[in-house]
Amino acid sequence: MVISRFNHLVSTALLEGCERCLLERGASPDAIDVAWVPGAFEIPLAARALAESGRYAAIITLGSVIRGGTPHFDYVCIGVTDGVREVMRDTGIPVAFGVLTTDDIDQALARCGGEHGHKGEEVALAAIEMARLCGRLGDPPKAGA
Ligand code: INI
Repeated sequence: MVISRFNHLVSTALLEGCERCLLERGASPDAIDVAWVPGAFEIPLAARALAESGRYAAIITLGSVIRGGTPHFDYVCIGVTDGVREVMRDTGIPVAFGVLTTDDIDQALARCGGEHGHKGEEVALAAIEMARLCGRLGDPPKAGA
């Protein structure tokens, strides 16, 4: 997992639900590593390092970007979404996107086990499903083989 320290209350709630869900579904605690980064903007760099290490069947990204009064929100959102998509495209390792982008902290908390479900659990399930699928699909055959 790669998780952003920014909006720490939200991050820890996402992490708790995500980790619980992975463990309930049989993941070994030893198989889960957590890399903290300062903010969502730094998530793609750490996700790429983990994906390229070859040690993980899937990467899970967690964090929250909360709208303020300036366009900063939009740039951080674009940076993290584009970056995460590029890591998945370039490495072929599934990267689950668990970065909330909300207008305020209440909207974020409502998605960490509140009335709008739990994004941490949702991305854990997505990561498990994609890791299994990619394991089944394997490397694509070479042209002409
Ligand atoms: N990072 C977040 O993860 N969430 C935010 O809401 C946020 N806001 O609002 O600014 C945020 N900014 C920091 C950014 O991700 C980088 O860490 C920073 O710009 C240093 O590169």
